[in-house]
Amino acid sequence: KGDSGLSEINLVKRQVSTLEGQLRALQSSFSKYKQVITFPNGRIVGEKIFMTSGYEGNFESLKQRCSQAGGQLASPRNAAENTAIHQIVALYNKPVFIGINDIQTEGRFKYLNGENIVYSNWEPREPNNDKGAEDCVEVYTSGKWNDKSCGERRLIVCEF
Ligand code: 289
Ligand code: CA
Repeated sequence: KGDSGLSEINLVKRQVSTLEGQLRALQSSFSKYKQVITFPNGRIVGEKIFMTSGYEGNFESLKQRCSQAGGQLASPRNAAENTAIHQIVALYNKPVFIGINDIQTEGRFKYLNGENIVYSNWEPREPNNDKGAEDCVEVYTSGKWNDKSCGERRLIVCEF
C-alpha cells in the first residue's frame, strides 16, 4: 500500500510536469500568433484587439462592417485604447470614426450600447456641433477627437 501510494504521487508529478511543458509551448505559440495577427494593422490593449481592414465608409457602414465581423466599431474607454487607435490612424494617415455619438441627445456622447462615455480626448473647442450637423466622432491624425457629420467617409477600426 505504501509503495503504490508513492508511485501514484510520482505519476501525478510526471503528469503535472508534462502539462507545464505543454502550457509553456501554448503560451509561446499564442504570443507568436498575437504578433502575426497584429502585424501591421492591429494593436492589442489588455483583452481588446483593435484592427483595421483599410475599408472606408460612413458611420453606419463602418458600424455594420465591424458587427458583421463579430466585433464592434472601436470604442476607446481610456488613454491606452485611444493610443492604440491613434497608432493605426497615424499608420494610414487617415482619421477614423469611433463607436461614440450623440445622435440620441445633442451634447450627450454615448457608446454604441447607450452607456455615457467614461473617457474623452477632444481637440480644444470640440465638440462644436458645427452647422448643427455633427453627431459622430472622428479621431484626427493627432489622436485628438472632433465631432463630425456621420455621413462623411472615414477609415474603419474595429475592436474584438
Ligand atoms: O464641416 C466642419 C468640419 O469640417 C470641421 O471644421 C472645423 O475643422 C471645425 O469647425 C470642426 O469642429 C468641424 O467639425
Ligand atoms: Ca466638430
